[in-house]
Amino acid sequence: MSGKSSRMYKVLVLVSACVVFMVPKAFCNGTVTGQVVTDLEKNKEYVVVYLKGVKGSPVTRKVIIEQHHMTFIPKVTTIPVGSTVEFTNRDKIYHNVFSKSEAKTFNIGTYAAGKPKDVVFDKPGVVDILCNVHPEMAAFVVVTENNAAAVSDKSGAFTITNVPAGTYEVGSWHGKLKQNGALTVTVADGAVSHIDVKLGD
Ligand SMILES: [Cu+2]
Repeated sequence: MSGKSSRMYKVLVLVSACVVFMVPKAFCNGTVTGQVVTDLEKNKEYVVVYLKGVKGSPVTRKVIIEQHHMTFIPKVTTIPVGSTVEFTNRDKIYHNVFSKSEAKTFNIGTYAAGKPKDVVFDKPGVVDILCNVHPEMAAFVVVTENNAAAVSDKSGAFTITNVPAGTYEVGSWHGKLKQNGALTVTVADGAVSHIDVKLGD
């Protein structure tokens, strides 16, 4: 099964389970699937799409950003505010991680493999992540106000799960491109809404 159809299958199974069985409400919220639309194929990946004004406290999580083969993996991460990133060096050489962004200014210093370091992202915004040993290394952490956010894959597809019913404004972030105009989406319990996010210069 391809990535896309397996993802679609999972969404369908979840939606069917909500309709047929009395599963807890949190699992029966809606899903937003979408597609990033741009002129260039290479710009479809690493777009963060998020919904504004979703009620409820964000559920924080811990994610890992690796430094491997002289790159940050993944290049783009989105997390709800208050979440933690564990920076892990998987190279034999030393790396550093720092940011001067307004949403998070930090510097964990130069560190070796086997000594991961945690950073808590406590303010919404875009954080540029750099390594002062290797100027070509760069990553981005997009810190959102709620859990309704996702990063697009190579084909430009994304899925935002567990969205409470309602109508929301859609925001997006791409390193270079901007979203073309305002976009809203209406989400219903147990249903899947589809949106196209168009990006331009
Ligand atoms: Cu480095």
